[in-house]
Amino acid sequence: MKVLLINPLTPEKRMIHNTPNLGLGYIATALRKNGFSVEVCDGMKKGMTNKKLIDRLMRADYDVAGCQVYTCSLKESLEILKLIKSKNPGCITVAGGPHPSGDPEQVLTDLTEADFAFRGEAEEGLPKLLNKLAGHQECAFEEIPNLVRRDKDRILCNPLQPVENLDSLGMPSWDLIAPNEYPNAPIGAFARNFPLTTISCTRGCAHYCTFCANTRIMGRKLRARSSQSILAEMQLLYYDHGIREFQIIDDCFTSNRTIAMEVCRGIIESGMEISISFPNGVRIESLDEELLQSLEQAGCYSLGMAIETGSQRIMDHMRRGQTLEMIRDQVAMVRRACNIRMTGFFIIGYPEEKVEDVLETIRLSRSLPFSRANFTLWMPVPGSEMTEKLRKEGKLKDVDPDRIVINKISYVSENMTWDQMRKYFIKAYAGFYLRPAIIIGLLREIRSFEQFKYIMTRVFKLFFVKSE
Ligand code: B12
Ligand code: SF4
Repeated sequence: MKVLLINPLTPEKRMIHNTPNLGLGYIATALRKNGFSVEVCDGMKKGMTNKKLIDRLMRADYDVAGCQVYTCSLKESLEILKLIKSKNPGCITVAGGPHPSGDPEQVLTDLTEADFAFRGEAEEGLPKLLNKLAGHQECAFEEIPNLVRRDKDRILCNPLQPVENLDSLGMPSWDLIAPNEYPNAPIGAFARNFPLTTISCTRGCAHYCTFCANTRIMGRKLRARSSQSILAEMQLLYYDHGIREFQIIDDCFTSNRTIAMEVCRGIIESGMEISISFPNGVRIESLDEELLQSLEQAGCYSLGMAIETGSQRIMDHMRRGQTLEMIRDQVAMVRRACNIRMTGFFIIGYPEEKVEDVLETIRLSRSLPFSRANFTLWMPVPGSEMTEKLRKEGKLKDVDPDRIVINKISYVSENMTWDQMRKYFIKAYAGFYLRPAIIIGLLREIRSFEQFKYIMTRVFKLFFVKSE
């Protein structure tokens, strides 16, 4: 059986950050281990256009098409699945990724042309499903981890079942998601070294933040690969693909201190000269001086710090389990312990927020010794506790899935207006970045004209493109 894995993206929606698609890479490995042949068609790759993607689909030489679905690509996914079914009616179509994971009960109703879907990880379930359909293996649908399927007029979702042993997955099929096939557009504008790739070392998170749906994908238990497996992958990427910077995309890498320390030691002993960054915010209480110094020695120069809000009331509502005092103390500790540059991550427009809370967030962002700040407009991502609550209250009927992206307003809370959201979003960025020390720091880090152009594009998109 030949499987085509797709991440649909129209050129108009081309994202600012483009990095190798680890999800499709891992699924490809699992399928290959089971004897399936696999191709990856990722809309994020260099030079990829919608036309090229459609041309590829038109060849119809595949038996199975797996489509990665983000909420913002729900419409494109449906179009692509329709096209596949019209050209290749016998093809088995499967949807997976963040959107089906957040909304498993609804996804097959929205994606009428998908035969099956998966919630969460699909490395175990997808090969099992295809082996069953191909008649290679007998098993009941109920035994297929994370499967979502139709049964007459019902949608049946198997329970979320995270993979127990991450080492058993092996590595993503790097030949199919080769870092050099992606543009130099890392997460966060300022990478230090190229070529660069993302890498995943742990999965899952044990916390309960109300705005987040990540645990609907990877579950509520933090699982880690062994340090040996992580180091072997880094070495392969370093020597075979020439990678010089790793962006660790885990939600909670530093929360497993043992593995984090082992990985740092392994990198230092290996002699690899690499830089490392954490483009997602880490849990701030997971950091201590010894760990930070080891990270720095291993090559870490940039750490995202998940702060989220400057209002204790909102922080409690978000169930972060943190206090502003603890945040100030930990940030000061990081500053003392190492020279790793810090980026603060904040949310603006959380449904319970009032203007005073947003102003507190803006004040906090400026008062902490951050070199960068990232303000994300709150998004009703399917599967988060807050989204589910608003949905039950009937308040999300008008949300356009296309707008579930980081810098578009997709939902306006009852305590604020659309104009206020826009105004405070810009005020937050301007208030943080338009300070001489920050500007000089940023200018010092621009290493090429290409990077300068890329940063200017981001600034333009942020401030000048109307989001309505
Ligand atoms: C790294 C990352 C990125 C990277 C790389 C994305 C990529 N295409 O791989 C970049 C920076 C490019 C990115 C961009 C965006 N991202 Co992002 N990203 C992440 C992050 C931090 C990790 C994803 C990851 O690589 N995980 C590791 C791999 C192994 O897991 P995975 O991708 O989930 O894949 C597994 C399963 O989902 C499933 N699966 C995945 N694909 C498929 C396909 C099939 C057919 C099947 C059966 C199964 C399946 O099996 C995989 C293996 O177990 C997550 C947060 C998180 N914790 O998940 C957010 C996250 C996925 N991103 C999110 C968002 C919103 C975006 C953007 C819209 C942001 C923006 N620009 O406005 C864009 C959309 C890009 C796109 N359409 O591809 C949301 C998605 C919410 C949603 N419901 O849509 C998340 C959950 C974060 C959040 N804020 O809630 N992102
Ligand atoms: S925001 Fe981070 S810490 Fe909170 S639940 Fe999501 S992944 Fe976990």
